[in-house]
Amino acid sequence: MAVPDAQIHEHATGVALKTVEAHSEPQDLVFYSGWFCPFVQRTWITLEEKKVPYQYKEVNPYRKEEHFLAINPKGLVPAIEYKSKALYESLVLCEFIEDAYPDHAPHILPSDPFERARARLWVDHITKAVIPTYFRLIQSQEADKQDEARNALYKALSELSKEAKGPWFLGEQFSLVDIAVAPWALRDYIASENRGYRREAVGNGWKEWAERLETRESVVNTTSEKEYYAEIYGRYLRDEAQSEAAKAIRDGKVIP
Ligand code: GSH
Repeated sequence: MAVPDAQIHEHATGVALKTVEAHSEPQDLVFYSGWFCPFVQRTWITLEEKKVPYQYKEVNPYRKEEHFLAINPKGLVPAIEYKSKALYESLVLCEFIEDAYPDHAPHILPSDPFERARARLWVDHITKAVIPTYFRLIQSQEADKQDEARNALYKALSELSKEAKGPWFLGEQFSLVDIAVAPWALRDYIASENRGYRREAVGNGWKEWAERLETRESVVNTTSEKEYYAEIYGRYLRDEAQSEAAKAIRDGKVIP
């Protein structure tokens, strides 16, 4: 059976397309991306922040093509090949880029071991509390389930924002915590326009932080034109999306 999600627009648009075009030459690091994907965007932001040389390759992960399954057996973007060796998982890739290019500033994790671990704790909070509730909110069809998910998202974002020092999570250092949440700050307008979510209702400075995140250069440079996201998120809003994440949310399971 044809997977509807496999029909998405073939490539990035707008500012993101310019970034793609600037990264067409072969490099040690090949970045397998899906222009629309929030998980991809974390890795892409990291590459752009640190000005790491990379070659961009667009993949439609819903097609599960053989060549891509050989790189990531899970069939999910993002993935990379580094000197012909494959790796995947957005946060693993962000940390790999940090470790493999130690001379490239800015550093996305603090040097102090305690602060480093604490940053990872809040990244984990984003993975376990923010992202699943975001998807639950946009996929829920009944008003009571939407109310529950919206409140859970407010709580998760509020707890995170309470710990943010400003202007970024760790203070002056733009870090993995900012990178981990930025793609969802950028996409929360979908919940505002369709699910009664309001940034102001989160409190603890989330609105201001989210505004800083969505206007950061690396975030802007990895963002396509808004209209092209509408078709993809329309399927989530109707709870018709067939992505692994959408299916997991529907079945009450952990997002892969
Ligand atoms: N945990 C993974 C990560 O952080 O890299 C999630 C990646 C992910 O779900 N990517 C989506 C994908 O490749 C695109 S946004 N989906 C293909 C599918 O669901 O079949």
